[in-house]
Amino acid sequence: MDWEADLKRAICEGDEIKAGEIVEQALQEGAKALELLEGGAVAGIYEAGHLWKAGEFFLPDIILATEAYKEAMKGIEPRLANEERAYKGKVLIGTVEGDAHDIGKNIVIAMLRCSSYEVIDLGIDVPMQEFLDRTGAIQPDVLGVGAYMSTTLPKMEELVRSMESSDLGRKPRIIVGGAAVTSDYAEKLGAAGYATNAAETVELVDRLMGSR
Ligand code: B12
Repeated sequence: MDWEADLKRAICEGDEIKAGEIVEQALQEGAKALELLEGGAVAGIYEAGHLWKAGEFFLPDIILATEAYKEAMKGIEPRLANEERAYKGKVLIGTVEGDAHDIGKNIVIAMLRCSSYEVIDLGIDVPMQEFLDRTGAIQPDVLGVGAYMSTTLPKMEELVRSMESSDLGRKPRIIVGGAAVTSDYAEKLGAAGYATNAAETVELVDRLMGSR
């Protein structure tokens, strides 16, 4: 059985029930959660995104694919978490205001958590003031900000500028990501780091924690 290919197909086709069943069966038969995540669940969402771009998929298809992805993650995510908890650092993360995309952010969170980071998720469509207030209260080592559309990118810049001028005590290192962000943009913002995927994000946070 090629679990990863089957899961990728079920997600892309928006078959929520099948996606959940494949994950349960694959895990029972010894498949690795991380491989199901990368080769199956994420691959399925990327494929749906390509088909949307090519004009073969419409918004309802993407919504169904997203639902199937979430169903698969219910089985995958708990198995990714490693049980030992000696945290390497604290990460606060959220999606900028006006932006409801969170699949990528949630993968980043899952990978950081299984790499022994304590992660506090602010969710989607997070107003700037909430980012500031929660940063002040939680004092994270790293603040992750995601933006997934060109239309919500300006919110990221506003947030970084407000962080610079606010009085939050110990300031977190700000890392940015999401499909709308490029390394040039991150550099222009003056962010401490940028990563294109979840594994790179873990490496980036490890590096930043090492230099604190
Ligand atoms: C799934 C999806 C949706 C789902 C979102 C479900 C959800 N819960 O997230 C739904 C259907 C709700 C949706 C809605 C819309 N969407 Co949409 N969506 C997508 C789609 C197909 C895939 C996004 C995705 O999940 N990719 C897979 C993940 C794994 O990749 P990722 O997000 O890039 O994340 C990785 C990295 O970027 C990085 N990363 C992610 N976050 C972070 C954070 C940090 C700090 C770091 C360091 C790294 C990092 O690691 C991740 C893992 O590898 C994209 C197409 C695309 N090619 O991206 C469009 C896309 C983003 N959407 C788009 C649009 C236009 C919309 C809508 C406006 C459509 C509409 N007409 O209503 C709405 C907007 C809703 C809103 N207010 O936000 C456009 C944006 C265009 C633009 N202006 O830039 C895109 C690009 C499609 C397109 N080609 O037109 N969408």
